Amino acid sequence: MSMDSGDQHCDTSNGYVHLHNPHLKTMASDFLYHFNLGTATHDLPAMFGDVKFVVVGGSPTRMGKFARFIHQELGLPDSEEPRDLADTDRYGMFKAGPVLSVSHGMGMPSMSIMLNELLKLLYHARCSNVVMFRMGTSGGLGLEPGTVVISKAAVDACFRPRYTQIVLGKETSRPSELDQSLVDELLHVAGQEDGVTAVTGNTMCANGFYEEQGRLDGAFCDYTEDDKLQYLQRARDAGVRNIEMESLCFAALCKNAGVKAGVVCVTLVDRLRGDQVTTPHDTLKEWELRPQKLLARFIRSRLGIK
Ligand code: R2B
Ligand code: URA
Repeated sequence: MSMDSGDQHCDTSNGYVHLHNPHLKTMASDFLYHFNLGTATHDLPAMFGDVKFVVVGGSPTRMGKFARFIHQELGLPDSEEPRDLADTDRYGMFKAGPVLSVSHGMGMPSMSIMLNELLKLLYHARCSNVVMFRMGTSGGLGLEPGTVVISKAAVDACFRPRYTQIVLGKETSRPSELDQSLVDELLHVAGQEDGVTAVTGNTMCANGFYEEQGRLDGAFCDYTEDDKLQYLQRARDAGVRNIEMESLCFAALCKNAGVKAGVVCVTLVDRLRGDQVTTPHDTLKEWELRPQKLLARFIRSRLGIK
């Protein structure tokens, strides 16, 4: 199967995934190594052409469960029970009707590899008008743990809305604001969820869990508790409401591909009050379902399912 699916894919106004890479058109085929899927070996348009919603999250197990939950929520037939379509143990990929659920691992390098291949998959499959979400967990800033944060923008650890990569030895930045109409729509849908508080705010994306998030409980720490609290307070003053590790890459790459994207994370701890995540396991499991339920409600509402 040829890689060149036509120029229509390069026009963002037509709803297709827009990839800025002239080299793709010169390749006879494209192998998406970390998914073990390829244009020469798989009929990607037949397998994925009807995808309208893509939800990504950290763990393959959680994304498999999410796909099965969506399968139920959409009332899909038993014969279409989601199974793992990525034949590697790097990432999990599950499809439930028009919803694709994919894991990204922890941190931006892992997210970046997955997302490059996922965006190419959507491009090769000629998917159109796709909305993408990252759902996950985070540390909150001045929020009751269990609160859901809908991100207005992903920001870096200096609170700038840009994703910086070193490309050919040079720093290259891409903007990482998120689609505001999607933020409003998500907040509206969240308002229908009983017993769950949802807020909007910036999400700070760090390159690590410990020192990069100002924790005092890592293996290393050269700053004081006062330094930590001053930094987190500066983050809060800059509009940051939660901290995690993938949103910046996700927001920037989706934006660059002309794909509308949203980020929904539950907070597990209030970082202004502590560092360790010591909430009982069962409570954590219930909190982890909150972004899933919100996105299921969003998808049902978009599809006109009550
Ligand atoms: C949230 O939780 C993980 C770290 O525990 C990381 O993937 C993230 O963004
Ligand atoms: N994930 C993070 O990256 N940070 C937290 O504090 C909790 C979950």
